[in-house]
Amino acid sequence: MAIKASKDLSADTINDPLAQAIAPPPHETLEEREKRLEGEKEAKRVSDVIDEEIDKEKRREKPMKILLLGQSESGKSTTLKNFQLMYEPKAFRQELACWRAIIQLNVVQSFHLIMDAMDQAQRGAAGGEEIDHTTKNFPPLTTEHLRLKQRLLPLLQIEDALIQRLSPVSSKQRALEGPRLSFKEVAVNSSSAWKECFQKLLKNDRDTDKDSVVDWDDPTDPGRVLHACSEDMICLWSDPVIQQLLVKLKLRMQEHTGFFLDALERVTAPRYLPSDDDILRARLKTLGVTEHHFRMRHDAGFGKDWRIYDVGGQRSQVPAWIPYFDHMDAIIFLTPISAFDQVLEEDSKVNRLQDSVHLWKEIISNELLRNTNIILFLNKIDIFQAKLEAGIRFADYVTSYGDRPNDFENTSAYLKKKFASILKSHSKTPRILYCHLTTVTDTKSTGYILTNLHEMLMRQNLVNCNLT
Ligand SMILES: Nc1nc2c(ncn2[C@@H]2O[C@H](COP(=O)(O)OP(=O)(O)OP(=O)(O)O)[C@@H](O)[C@H]2O)c(=O)[nH]1
Ligand SMILES: [Mg+2]
Repeated sequence: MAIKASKDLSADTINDPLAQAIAPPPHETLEEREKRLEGEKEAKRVSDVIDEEIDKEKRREKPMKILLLGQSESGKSTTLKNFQLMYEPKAFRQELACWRAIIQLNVVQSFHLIMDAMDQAQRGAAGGEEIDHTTKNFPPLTTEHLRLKQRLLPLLQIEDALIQRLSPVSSKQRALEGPRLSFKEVAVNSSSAWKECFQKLLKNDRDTDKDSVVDWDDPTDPGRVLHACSEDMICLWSDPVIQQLLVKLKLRMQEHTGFFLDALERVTAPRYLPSDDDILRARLKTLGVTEHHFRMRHDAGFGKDWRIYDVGGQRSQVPAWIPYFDHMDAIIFLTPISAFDQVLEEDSKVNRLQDSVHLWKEIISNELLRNTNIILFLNKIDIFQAKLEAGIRFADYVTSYGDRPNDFENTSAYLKKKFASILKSHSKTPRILYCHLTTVTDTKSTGYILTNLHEMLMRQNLVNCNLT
C-alpha cells in the first residue's frame, strides 16, 4: 500500500497561484517525495552557482576603494608604494629615475640641515646676537670643518636644481622670496606631473633594461656632483664634533625621514639606482589627493579594480579629504606610534601621538564613514622599539600609562586597547577593528598584511553583495 506523504491542499494554497505552483502534488508517495526533494536540491545548487557568478560579476563592476589617512609622515605614501610594488611592479620600477632623484634630494637636504647646524654653532662661537643657548658653550668648529662645509656648497645648488625640476611653481615663488637661507622640507602637489619631469632623464622608456632608465652621459645629472662630494660628505657626517653638535641641537638625523646618511657611499656611487627598500625609505611630502588604480590578481576567483587614494597628512590638508569620504569601502588609518615623544612640525606645542589620537576620533565619528571598514596600522614599530630600547620612557609622554613596564609588548598592547576603546565609544555603528602593528618600509611583512587585507575586504564585499 502506498503511504500518503503530503497533506491535502489547504484553503490558502488554493487561493495562491504561486503556492499552488510549488506545492507538492496531492497524494504524493514517499518515493515521489524523495525524488522531488532531490530535484529541488539540484535546482538550488545550480541557482547558487548562478548567484555566485552574478556576485563575481558584481564585484568586478564595482571597484574597491581604499582611502589612506593619517597625519603627516605616518607612512601613507609608503603604504601606497607597497601596493605598487605588489600589484604593478613593472610600472613602479620604471619610475626608478624619479626615486633616484628624490633620494638625491633627501641626501642634499640632510646636509643642508647639518650645514644650518654648523652656521648656528659658528654664530654661537662668534658671540652673535642670535645665539641659541644650546650652542653658547659649544667647542668651536675647526678650519677643517669649515673647509669641508665650503667644499660641500655645490650640494645646495643641486638642491635648488632638483627642487626646480620637481616643482617649478614653488621655485618661482622662492625666487620672489629670495635665496633659501635655511632648510625647508619639499612637498609636491599630487596634481602636478612631477614624475614626468624626471622621466625626461629616461634614455629610452621602452627599454626594459633597468640600467638604461637614466641618461648616464647627461653632464647636468646631479649624481655627478654627489659623487664628487661623496668623500667630504662621509667625512663630515662621521666627524665626532659634528655628531656632538647634532646631539646638542637635538637633531636626531636617524629619525628624520629620508635618512640615507648611513648609506652615502652606496647612494652616491656612479650609476647608482635605488633598490626597492631605498624607494620605500625615500621621502617626498604629499599635498592634495592622488588616486591610483590597481588590477588585483585573480587568485581565489577574484578579479577586481582597486582604487587607492593617498592624501597629504598635514593639518591644513584635512579639508581636502572630505570629498573622498563618500563610497569608500575601507580606510587604512596610520598612526606613527614612534612619534610618542615628538611634536607636530606645524605646531610645536602639540604632541604627535596625541594629535593622531585626536584625528582617529574625528575619522571614526564621521557620519559619512559610519559604514566604512576601518583598518588601523600602528606604524613605525621599528623606530618605536628602538626608542624604548634606548631608554626613552613611554610614560614620560603618555602619563596614563603609569608605571607599567617600558617594553614593546606592554606599550603596544596598551596602544591597541586605547585605539579600540575609542572606536567603541566614538563609532556611529558597531565596527570591528582590524589592527596591525606595522613597519611599512618592510615589504615582506607589509605584503603579508596587504594580502590578508585584500582577502578580508573581498569577503566583506561578498557579504555586502549578498545582503543587497
Ligand atoms: N623606519 C620607518 N620609516 C618609515 C615607516 N613608515 C614610513 N617611514 C618613512 O617615513 C617617511 C614618511 O613616510 P610617508 O609615507 O612619506 O608619510 P606620509 O604619511 O605619506 O606623509 P605626508 O605625505 O606628509 O602626509 C618616509 O621616509 C618613509 O620611508 C616605518 O614603519 N619605519
Ligand atoms: Mg605622503
